[in-house]
Order: sequence, then C-alpha cells, then structure tokens
Amino acid sequence: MLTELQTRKLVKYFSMYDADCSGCIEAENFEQIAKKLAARRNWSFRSPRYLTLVNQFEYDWKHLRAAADKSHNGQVNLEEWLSYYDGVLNDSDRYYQSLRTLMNLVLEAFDVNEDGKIREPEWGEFLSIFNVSPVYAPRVFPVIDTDSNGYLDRAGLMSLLDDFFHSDESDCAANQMFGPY
Ligand SMILES: [Ca+2]
Ligand SMILES: [Ca+2]
Ligand SMILES: [Ca+2]
Repeated sequence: MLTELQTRKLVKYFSMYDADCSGCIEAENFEQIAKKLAARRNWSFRSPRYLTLVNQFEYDWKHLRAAADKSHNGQVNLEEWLSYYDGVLNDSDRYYQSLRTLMNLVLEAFDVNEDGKIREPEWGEFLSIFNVSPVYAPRVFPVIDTDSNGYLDRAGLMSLLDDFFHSDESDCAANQMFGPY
C-alpha cells in the first residue's frame, strides 16, 4: 500500500509526464517531452541522439501501457499509475529497472557538458523539460546536493531517486527533488 506521502509524490511525478495536462498519460506525452528536449538542445529530428531518445521513450511507453493501462484505452490515468507504482515498489527487479531507466535518461539527456555530473543548471533543464518551472532548481538543488559539492553523480542520483519513490519521511531531502509536491 502506498502511503499518503508516497501518493503525493507519485501524483507529482505523474503530472511531469502529462505534458498536455489532460489528466491521462498517452503516447503523445512522451513524444512531446522528446520534442521539447530536442528543440532545447538543437537536436534535429533525424539526429542519432534524438532517434535514440525517441526509441527509448517508445519502449518506456509500451512497457508502461502494457503494465498499467488496465482499461486498455491507450491512456494511463492517475488511478492506473498509482496502482502500477504500488506494484513496482513491491517488486525489486522491476523497481531497480525503472530507477535505472530514469537515471540513464537524466544522465544521457541532461548532462549537457558530459562530465558525468548533474549541476544546478542541468537540473533546471531537466525540470523545465518535465513540465516543472526551472525557478525551483536554485531552491531544491542545494537541498538534494546533500554533500554540498555542487553536483549529483550517478550514485547520488540513484540514492535520491530511491528516496523519492520509497521514503515515507516528511523531512527527506529527496521528496522535493522535482519541486513542490
Ligand atoms: Ca496527457
Ligand atoms: Ca487506461
Ligand atoms: Ca554535467
């Protein structure tokens, strides 16, 4: 069972994918995110980076739809999303798979200077592509950069994501990693 706090965080995470604010996640929402990112980074729609991203998103969407769209209407609504994550959080293989997918996306698409580290401006880019105002980056980044070295590396990111999904502590730093929830 998801706790009230976990549910709030997952509602927030849902809203980051529902790019057209229709209240459901659809295939188009993944396309919209990919296109927004390509425009921001000046990737042409035929560039290998864009095509890799689109392939990954298509795979992610098919996986999500197959596992979560219980009503088979081609959309994942909030109830389906929460029930999907309730299952994922209780299945360590699927859970770590989904964490790794998200972490790889962040490092591949948002590590603009390719140093293997995510700094505050890069985190702001991530937020803005995922429908969260980048004004939150200067507020949340110092909190989630728990050792205050100015960046998140792979291990730091993994532990934050893990806390975001799992933690039921209201003062856990990772809760606010994607802005207000
Ligand atoms: Ca939508
Ligand atoms: Ca559905
Ligand atoms: Ca970087």
